[in-house]
Amino acid sequence: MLNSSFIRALSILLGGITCGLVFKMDTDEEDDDVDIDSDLRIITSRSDTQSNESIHVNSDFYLTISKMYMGSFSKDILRACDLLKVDSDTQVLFFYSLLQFVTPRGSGFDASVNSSFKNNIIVTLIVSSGSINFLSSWFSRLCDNHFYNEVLVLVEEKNYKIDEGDDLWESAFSNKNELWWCTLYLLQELYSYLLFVSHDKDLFAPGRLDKDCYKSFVSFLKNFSIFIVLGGRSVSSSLVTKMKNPLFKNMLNSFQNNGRLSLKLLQQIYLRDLRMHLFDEEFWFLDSLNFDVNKVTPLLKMVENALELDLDDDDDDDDDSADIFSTQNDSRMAIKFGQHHQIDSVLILMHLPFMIPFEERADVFHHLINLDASSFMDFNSTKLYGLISRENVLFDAFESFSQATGAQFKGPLSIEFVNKFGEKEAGIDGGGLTKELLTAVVSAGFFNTEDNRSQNAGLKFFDNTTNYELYPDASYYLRLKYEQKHPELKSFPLQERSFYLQLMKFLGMIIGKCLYENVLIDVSFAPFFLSLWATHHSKSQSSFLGLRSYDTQQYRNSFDDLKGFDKELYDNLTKLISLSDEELDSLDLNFTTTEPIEVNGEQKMITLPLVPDGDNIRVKQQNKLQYIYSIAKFKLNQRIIVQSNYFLEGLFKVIKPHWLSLFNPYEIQTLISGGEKEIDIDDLKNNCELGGYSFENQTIKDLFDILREFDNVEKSKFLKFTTSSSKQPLLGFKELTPKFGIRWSGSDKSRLPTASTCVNLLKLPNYQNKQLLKEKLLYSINAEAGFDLS
Ligand SMILES: *[C@@H]1O[C@H](CO)[C@@H](O)[C@H](O)[C@H]1NC(C)=O
Ligand SMILES: *[C@@H]1O[C@H](CO)[C@@H](O)[C@H](O)[C@H]1NC(C)=O
Ligand SMILES: *[C@@H]1O[C@H](CO)[C@@H](O)[C@H](O)[C@H]1NC(C)=O
Ligand SMILES: *[C@@H]1O[C@H](CO)[C@@H](O)[C@H](O)[C@H]1NC(C)=O
Ligand SMILES: *[C@@H]1O[C@H](CO)[C@@H](O)[C@H](O)[C@H]1NC(C)=O
Ligand SMILES: *[C@@H]1O[C@H](CO)[C@@H](O)[C@H](O)[C@H]1NC(C)=O
Ligand SMILES: *[C@@H]1O[C@H](CO)[C@@H](O)[C@H](O)[C@H]1NC(C)=O
Ligand SMILES: *[C@@H]1O[C@H](CO)[C@@H](O)[C@H](O)[C@H]1NC(C)=O
Ligand SMILES: *[C@@H]1O[C@H](CO)[C@@H](O)[C@H](O)[C@H]1NC(C)=O
Ligand SMILES: CC(=O)N[C@H]1CO[C@H](CO)[C@@H](O)[C@@H]1O
Repeated sequence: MLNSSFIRALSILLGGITCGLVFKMDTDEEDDDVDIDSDLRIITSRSDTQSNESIHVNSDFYLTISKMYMGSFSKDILRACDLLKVDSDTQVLFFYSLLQFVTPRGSGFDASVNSSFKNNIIVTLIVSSGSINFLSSWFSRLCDNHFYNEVLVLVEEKNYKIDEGDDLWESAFSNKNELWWCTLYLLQELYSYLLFVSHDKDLFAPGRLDKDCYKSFVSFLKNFSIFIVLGGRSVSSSLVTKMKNPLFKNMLNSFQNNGRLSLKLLQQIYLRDLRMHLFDEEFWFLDSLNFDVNKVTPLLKMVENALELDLDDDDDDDDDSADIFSTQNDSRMAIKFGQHHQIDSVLILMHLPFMIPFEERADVFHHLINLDASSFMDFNSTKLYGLISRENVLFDAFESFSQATGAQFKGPLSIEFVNKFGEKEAGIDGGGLTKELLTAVVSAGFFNTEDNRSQNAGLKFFDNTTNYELYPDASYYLRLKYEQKHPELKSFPLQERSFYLQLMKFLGMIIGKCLYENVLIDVSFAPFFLSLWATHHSKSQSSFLGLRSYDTQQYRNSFDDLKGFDKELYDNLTKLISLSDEELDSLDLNFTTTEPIEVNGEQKMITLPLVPDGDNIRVKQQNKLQYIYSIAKFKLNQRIIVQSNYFLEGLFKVIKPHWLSLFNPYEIQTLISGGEKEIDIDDLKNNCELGGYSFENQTIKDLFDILREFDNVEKSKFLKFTTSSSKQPLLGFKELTPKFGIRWSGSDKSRLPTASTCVNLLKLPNYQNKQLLKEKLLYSINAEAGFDLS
């Protein structure tokens, strides 16, 4: 039954369904003698006339199709390809159709397609042991193409401008290219998966592309992505005419699917390259943009507003064919705004942010916040008020502020603290109390460790990795699963669940406010968690350029994220890769995971399937990559996703999601906690305000001399002591608000230096003796004397 023409028939059939045509399958007549070829002729002629007749397919047929994705079917196909010497065009068409069919957009299934269908196929292709090496065979097809080679030089030569009617469009959509687009699609899907499951050493393992091919592929992807982003608005009218042709329409679909994938894949490759350094930094930058923060930011904001308006009146999402042309409107919009020479910068910023240096993007980020703050500044509005007791910081703050709208919470807050004796503490001027509140809530909400858990009614919101980086605690998810298994125990009442999630959301608002106010905090989040912040595109951003959001939420961490998450687990899984059949068998693994969980004060274990019916799926040689993928997905995504989404909802009340998608996870961490660079004492001095001293006074001179002599750890401690953050602001101390200050605090040489971290103030007695000053200062910064509100 498996012969070349069957495979071809199947592909076209699947392809037809993918394109939205639905065919009747009379299941009773299904028999091996069916003349597929003549059926095919009918099918293809139908699609030529763009018939939109819908013909019914019953559920049995879906079942039949879904079998092709499970078990050994795709292996059989591979074997058949091998034996029958199926030509490579047919192979491409077949696997392309197979994948397209289970990709949400073109899916023949309902929206909830099983991602495992797709993964099965991809894994089969990657680990195929037959004589066909798909990666390299498809890669040579890819290179052997006019468009591929044009794209490699295009951008540079044309100075990133692709003109209307450019031949490039013609060669992109030349009649010969249909299968080429399919090939590109396949390679991209395979590499996207490979990057997920293989660690750095494995990337160039035998059977994969070697380093040179990989680099050529990445260069192509980079240039192609630029073409997608900047070129989309110069579609010629002859192209629009071509649109009418169904063949062309297919290619356009491929083009857009490929564009989406490229941007995603390139991002993955870029993140990987931050570690691997196969390309130098310049490779990723696009310098010829003439990037100008002051012009770009308002333009970005205008585009943003226009898109938000657009989305309100246009919510029907299904008109694919117009996608690419909608970008024309974006550039018209820019021309309307009279700054079209900066629109390139805006487009790149939105879609390929890593092509612009981090410092410039950080600058844009702060500009955006300032613009935002000035847009709703209303001096008359009443400030939100909060009465916060030191003993109960988190819940009091939650009580006072969690119901605030984003705009209210972004505005100034009015806060009073009550100490443990119930007395109101003296206030401080200069907005210092907001900083005080933020740092206090952060320490209560994020660092409730085993010793002080009673603090927040026993609730734990964040856990840490083996690298001491924070991510949402998994217990919410696990307790929910436990509750579902044992509803009679009523171990996790609805009320408790919703309270917990609201608190998660509030913690998100707090981090948002920290970013908004540029209050640096000493919290390190795990990169895999941060990558959620950055890829959680708003609807408006992903529909920009017609990049619909079907998989923006389905972000992927790489296998290497597990290393930072849990080194032991990572090592265990790495070993798995090299095990023989027997060794793997003796481990007796199935697609489940067992997690510890506390139920009504008791420690229990709960075993959960990683995929539907995972209990009964053994881990074997051919599915071990999927097992690793499933574990990583469970640990890094599934069990924290609900909590994360609430956290993000809170965060996004204050910080717009697309402001964050300008950054990679490490950069977001820098925005939160400050730059990793060595603390620059001269910069501190240049941005320092003195009270009761002048820079000529001996004590001040001594102080800065001592600071310069300090090692990095001591400098950090000094900063922590005076500002509550151990790192300096990303763009220097000029960003610290309020400004760093030193105030004279008398001439009693026996006193210690003290600090008011919430106003970044050091109170320094006039020692007039360097040695004494150094001793006293070291004593203070090592004691971390805490808050002093006097
Ligand atoms: C085909 O599409 C047209 C316009 O989109 C519609 O008027 C017509 O009813 C459709 N025909 C069928 C059989 O659905
Ligand atoms: C996903 O695949 C599993 C295993 O084949 C199946 O039981 C389940 O119904 C599928 N889910 C969907 C949404 O198709
Ligand atoms: C496109 O790729 C080629 C080949 O790697 C490279 O020389 C060229 O600089 C790239 N263009 C851009 C804009 O990076
Ligand atoms: C461009 O925008 C105008 C309204 O501003 C709209 O009427 C038109 O359909 C849009 N064109 C495309 C191709 O989206
Ligand atoms: C704001 O307050 C000023 C003086 O208190 C008053 O004149 C003005 O009308 C107020 N504006 C609004 C929008 O309430
Ligand atoms: C909880 O304990 C940790 C370390 O033991 C400490 O850093 C943190 O400040 C404590 N949090 C509160 C709110 O006391
Ligand atoms: C790693 O494997 C060892 C030995 O099989 C096992 O004892 C340990 O629990 C595993 N650790 C993790 C985190 O899975
Ligand atoms: C799957 O593995 C779990 C954990 O090791 C075990 O409890 C369970 O019995 C296994 N399932 C089957 C069907 O063997
Ligand atoms: C600082 O120096 C100024 C002038 O040099 C002097 O007038 C002032 O008294 C000094 N202040 C202290 C606290 O030493
Ligand atoms: C803040 C936090 O959750 N800290 C924990 C990090 O992990 C260690 C070891 O698992 C715990 O002891 C800490 O309490």
